[in-house]
Amino acid sequence: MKSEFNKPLVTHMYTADPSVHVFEGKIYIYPSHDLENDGLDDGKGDHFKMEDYHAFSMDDVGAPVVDHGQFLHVKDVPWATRRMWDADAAYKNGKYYFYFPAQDKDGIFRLGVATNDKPHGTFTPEPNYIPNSFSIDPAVYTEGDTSYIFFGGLWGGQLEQWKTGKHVPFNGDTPGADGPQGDEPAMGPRYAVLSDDMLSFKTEPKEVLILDENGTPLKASDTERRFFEASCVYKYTNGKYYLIYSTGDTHYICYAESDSVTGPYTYKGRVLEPVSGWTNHAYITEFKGKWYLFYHDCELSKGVTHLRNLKYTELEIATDGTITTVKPYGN
Ligand code: FUB
Repeated sequence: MKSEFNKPLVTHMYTADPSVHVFEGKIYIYPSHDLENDGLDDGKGDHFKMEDYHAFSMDDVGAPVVDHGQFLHVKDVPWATRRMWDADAAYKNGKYYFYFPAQDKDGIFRLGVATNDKPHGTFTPEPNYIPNSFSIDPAVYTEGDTSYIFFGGLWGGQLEQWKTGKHVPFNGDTPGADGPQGDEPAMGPRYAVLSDDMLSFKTEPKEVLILDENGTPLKASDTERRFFEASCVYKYTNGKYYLIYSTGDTHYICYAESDSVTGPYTYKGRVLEPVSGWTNHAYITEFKGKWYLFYHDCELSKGVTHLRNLKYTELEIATDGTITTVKPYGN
C-alpha cells in the first residue's frame, strides 16, 4: 500500500464529499469545504455550514495536491442562500460544468449549475436553479452524448419532502418521519437526463430502484443497505454499471450493480466501512488503468463530524466487479 493512501489529502482547510475526474490528463477533485461553526447536530444538517468551493488537482497518484483556489461562492449565486454541500463537475462540448446544491430563500434545497472553459478558475453560475431540481448530492455520469444527473439525500437532504413528486414541507422534530417506514420500500436516489446544453433537465426526475437478491426493492427498515445520500455511478470494465451510495445513519458506503445506467440496481455489498465522524461519502474513479476510492473522515479535527478531510486509497475490484471492502483503519 502506498504511503499517501488513507492519509488526509488536503490539510490547510477542511474538505469533504469528494467528486473526482480526470480532466486534461490530471486528477481533479471538487470537494465540499467544511467551515467551523456552532450549528446544532440535529439530523437536519444545521452544522454543515458550507458556502464555497475550491478545485484541487494532482498530476498523478501521489503527486502534490494543488489548491486552485475558490471558484464559486454562495454570494455569487443569485438564488442560493446557504449550505453548498456535495457537488460534482462534468465536461462536455469543450466546457466544464459544476453542479451544486444549496438552499434557496425558503430553505428548500435546489441544484444549481455553473460553467467555465477550464476545469478550475472562476465558474459562472446560472442565475436560477435548475427547474424541477431538488434535494442534494448531484453526481453526473456521461456516456456518449447523454449525461445523467443523479441526486437526493434523506433527512437534512429533504428527499422525503418530494416523495409525491411535489414539495411537501416537513416541520417535525424526528428526521425521516415523513419518509417511508418499516416494510415500505426505501426511497432511492433520483436521476434525470440533462439537456444537450447541460443546463436543465431534459426528463422529469425518476427514482433509481435498488433491489435485494430476490428482486424486491430494499425496505425502509433495511438501514444497513438502503440508500440515504451520496449516490454516484461508474461503469466498470465488465460493461456493468455500479451505483455507490451512503447508508447515512448506519454509516456504510454500499454498491449495487445494473446492466442499465438508470437501473434497477441490485445490491452487491459494501465498499467502505464506517469512518470517524457521522457522514460517510465516497467517489470511485479510474486513473491510468487503476481504480481509486476517494472518501473523507474526521482525522484532522479529531472526530468533529462537520470538519472533515479527504483521503483516498487504491481499490481492489475483481473482473466481475466485486469490490474488496475497504477497512479504513485496518482490520
Ligand atoms: O456535506 C454535507 C452532507 O454530508 C453531504 O451533502 C452528504 O452527502 C454528507 O456527506
